[in-house]
Order: sequence, then C-alpha cells, then structure tokens
Amino acid sequence: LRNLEDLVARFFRGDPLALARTISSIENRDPGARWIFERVYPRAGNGIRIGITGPPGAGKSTLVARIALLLRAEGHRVGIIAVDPTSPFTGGALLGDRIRMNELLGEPGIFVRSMATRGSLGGLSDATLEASEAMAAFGLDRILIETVGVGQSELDVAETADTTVVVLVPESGDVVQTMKAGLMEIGDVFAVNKADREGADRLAAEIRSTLDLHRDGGARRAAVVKTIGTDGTGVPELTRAIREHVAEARRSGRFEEHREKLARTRIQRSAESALLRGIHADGALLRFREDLVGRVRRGDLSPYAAGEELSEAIARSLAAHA
Ligand SMILES: Nc1nc2c(ncn2[C@@H]2O[C@H](COP(=O)(O)OP(=O)(O)O)[C@@H](O)[C@H]2O)c(=O)[nH]1
Ligand SMILES: [Mg+2]
Repeated sequence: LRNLEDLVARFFRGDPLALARTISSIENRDPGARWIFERVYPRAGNGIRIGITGPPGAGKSTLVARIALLLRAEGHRVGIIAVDPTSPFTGGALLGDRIRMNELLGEPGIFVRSMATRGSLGGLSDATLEASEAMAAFGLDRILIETVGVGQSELDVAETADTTVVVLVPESGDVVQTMKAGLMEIGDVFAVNKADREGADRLAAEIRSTLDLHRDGGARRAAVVKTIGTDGTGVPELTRAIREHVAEARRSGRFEEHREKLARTRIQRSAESALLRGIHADGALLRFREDLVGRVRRGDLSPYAAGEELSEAIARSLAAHA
C-alpha cells in the first residue's frame, strides 16, 4: 500500500512515469489497480474522449498524430491510446510514420500509449476506458483513442467516446459496405482520407447523401471532411468538426446523456459480475443450480423458468445475509 500511495502521489504531482505505471497496472489487472482507480476516477471528468476508427490502413494513426499536434498547438494536453490487436507497441512503427511518431513522443503535453484488446470480447476493453480516465485525471484534456474498425470494437468505441470519427478511404469500398460494417451509424464526424487519390469526392458525396437519407428530423448531419493525412491537408477542418461536435453535444445535452448511459452500463455490469461472484462463492446456491441443470435436462423445467428460480434463490440468499 505504501508503494501504491507513493505511486498515486507521484501521479498527482504530474510524473508521466507514474501515469505509465498506473496504466500498466490497469492493463495487467494488478491487485492494486482497483485501489488506484478509486483515487483516480473522481478527477477524470474533464478529459474529452475522441474515438478514431476505420479499416486498417485508412490512415487513422497518421491523422491521430496530426490532430494531436494541432490540439497541442491550441494549448490542449493530449493523450493517445492506440488499440491495435496486430502490432504491439514498437516505438516509431506504431504510427506508421516514424518521424511523426518521434515528434509526438518528444512533445511534452502529449502522452502516447498502445494497448492490446487482449482478453476482451473483441471490443474495446474496460482497461482502455480506464486508461483514458487515468489520462484525464492526469490532466490530459483531449484523449484520442484509435481502434481498428473490425469486429465489435467500433461499436464499443462509440459507446465510450464522446465523439467518434470514422476514417474512410476511396479504396475501402462503397458506402454499402461501410453500412454493413456498422460504421455509418456511429460516425459523428467522417474523414475521407487519402483525398489525394481518385474517388475521394465521390465517396464524400455518397456519405453525405446516405447520412441525409437516414437523418431523423431536425438532427444535424455529421460533418464529412476530406483529408490528406500525409501532408496535413484538411486536418484543421477535421479538428474543427470534432470541436464543433463536442460543443453541440454539450449544448443539446447529448454529451451528458451519453456519459450517463455509459455510467449506467458500467454500474449494471459491475453489479452483475458481483452477483455472479456471489453465486460462485455460495455452495448452497451452486448445489441448487446443479439441481436445476438436472431438471432442465430431464425436461421438467425450461432454462428460462430455471433462471427465474435461480434468481429468486439469489435474492433470498442476499436477503438472508443482509
Ligand atoms: N496517399 C496517402 N497515403 C496516406 C494518407 N494518409 C496516410 N497514408 C499512408 O497510409 C498508410 C497507412 O497509414 P496509417 O496511419 O498507419 O493507417 P491506419 O492503419 O489506419 O492507422 C501509411 O503508409 C500512411 O503514410 C493520405 O492521405 N494519402
Ligand atoms: Mg494505426
């Protein structure tokens, strides 16, 4: 505990090594991680999370690096989390462009971290969200979270980010494929990157008309911005679109609504897993569950009715212990 207290003290004194240690302990699910998180969470409110998702190779990392430098120039302190299941953190290689990455790593006020999705259900892990909260508590007020838009991870990034940027490129296919991948619904801002290549104008127009088609009532259409990550063209406009989305969400109350929804989900999941742990620690409940398994297998009871019986037994057990 002395070591943990020392770590937290260094963390709040602004020592970046303490932030790195904290994130590692969160990622490894160290025994002390929860203790640290309890101290960190109350101060995590001021970090805005910006999710950047899209297919591999679309230029997410390149854009993240550019956005980070712009935000830094505006006076923000920036955290970057790269969630990349394929490449481990290998210094310069992570952001594709070594020079730019080194530029970021040398920049005070920018903190870069990569994380694996290891152990999660293919989505953005709880650890990623907690790491972003540690960064916020550390005083990083803009946190960019890059995730590869495959599987479920893009849905999770939309759940946890305040603003979601979907990065598409002319060669990543048409809007129909993008919709199938679930990316159209989650984008608050769309970047049509590699605008130096043929087809960018057409893709941007297609995205705009698809968004118009699916827009309800007076809702604002998501911004669609053409960018060239490699030379920075369009990145100021992209950064502005992100800022405007955050401001608009704050005005309309959707920002708070979204964060409340996330809090509700986390509380619910935490309570569910505590209850599950409770069952596994309770021999009588486990025996009752095995008895239910037998009855379900014999066809005496449906699995749903058995689930109801088990939950009633849990409730009785909780009441008895209260
Ligand atoms: N032609 C072109 N190449 C780009 C652009 N943006 C990024 N790239 C290149 O695309 C490749 C993949 O970029 P990266 O940022 O690693 O993509 P990520 O997998 O989405 O993170 C790299 O070689 C980049 O230099 C762009 O606007 N135009
Ligand atoms: Mg990348």
